[in-house]
Amino acid sequence: MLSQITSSQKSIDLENKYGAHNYHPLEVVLKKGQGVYVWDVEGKRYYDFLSAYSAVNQGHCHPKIINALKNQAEELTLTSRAFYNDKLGEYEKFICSYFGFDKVLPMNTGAEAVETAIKLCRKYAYERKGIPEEQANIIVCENNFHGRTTTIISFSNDEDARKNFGPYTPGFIKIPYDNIEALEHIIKTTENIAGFLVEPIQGEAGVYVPEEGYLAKAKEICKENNVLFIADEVQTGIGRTGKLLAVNHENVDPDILILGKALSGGVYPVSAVLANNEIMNVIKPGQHGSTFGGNPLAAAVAIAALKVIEDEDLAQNAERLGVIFREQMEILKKENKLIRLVRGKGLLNAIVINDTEDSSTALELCVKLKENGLLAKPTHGNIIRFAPPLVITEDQLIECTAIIKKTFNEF
Ligand code: IF1
Repeated sequence: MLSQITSSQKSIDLENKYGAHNYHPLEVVLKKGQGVYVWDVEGKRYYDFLSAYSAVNQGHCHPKIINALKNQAEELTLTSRAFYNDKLGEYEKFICSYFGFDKVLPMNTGAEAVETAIKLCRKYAYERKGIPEEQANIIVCENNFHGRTTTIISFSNDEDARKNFGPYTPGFIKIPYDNIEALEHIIKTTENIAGFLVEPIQGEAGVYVPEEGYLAKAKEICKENNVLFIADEVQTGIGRTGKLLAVNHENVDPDILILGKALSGGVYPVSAVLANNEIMNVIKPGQHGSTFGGNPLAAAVAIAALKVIEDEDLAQNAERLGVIFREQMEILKKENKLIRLVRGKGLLNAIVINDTEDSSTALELCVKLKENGLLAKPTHGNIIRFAPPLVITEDQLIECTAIIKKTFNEF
């Protein structure tokens, strides 16, 4: 046992010594994952209620996705886009018909896909809408999270994410989230608005679900004013909220759709920007790209990952089990004063802890949850996010709600 404990500490020490300190992980060292479970180096099993921030919707190491990875890895991994490869076109056709768009631009990480959408939106504004050069504005929301590049953090209002990384990229106007009047007002009173970039549910802000109808109304206002509606579904997309896309709950068709994370089931960094020809055709050779974007390994993995979502009805499972999860948490809320609020959609849920925003209660609860075999992480403002892989069964979910209840009641 002693040597095993040392092995966990050894990994932590190595990261601390040789890795930049840009994260503050929970003290658990994982070495294996399968479905809803992960195991630490001591062999202890946990339910994963983070799912790598919703990247592992299909469950850890899904055999069909891993098989696609293995098969393609032995055939061809990277050509760059200087040449064609025999997988990319097949993937592009597949993902376009899957989400109902004319074209896709393949990238790797979520932040890159957001950057791509911003560039696309600006170029469209100059070349099709006649916005004067350098004048395009994109509306974003307060408390957004869209990634970590210098441009993206320029319009963040999280001081940690932003401070001392300037000078910042101009061209973004921040309005309150979930506020239709604010959107309408800014569009009516400001010149040269090119697009509205929005998360259908704000993840980092603590799984903040907007008022029903907000997204549909926002899309309508954008359409009336020739403003591109850009949905960042990097975290909410691909079954997580109980529909294929979170915008599907309100039958909204974004002009530009941004995907990442679960597009590969957490197997490989794969992201994508989808749009119709009118918009996507403004990008010409040499104007955007990436060495790895659209590589055959990514293409094979993404096709397999999207097929799993459909074949295993994972969006429907998320919808059904999400209702049960929130019901169970509401029951707990009645008997336990630690819970102020339960919210979420599908299997993207959060519990707001009844304490000051800067107290460490959420973190301490997560440490206790870990001891009881369930991994979750606090987000800003004393909130715990609960987002298991969508392959979780009802029995497993009930077992997990029992762990959460026990942990909260013992706290
Ligand atoms: C980290 C949060 C989740 C995203 C949306 C783009 C990206 C993300 C809506 C960028 C990334 C992450 C990254 C992760 C923490 C995380 C997160 F807590 F910060 F908000 F998921 F909830 N758009 N989200 O949520 O994608 O470049 O990372 O692939 O460690 O920073 P990426």
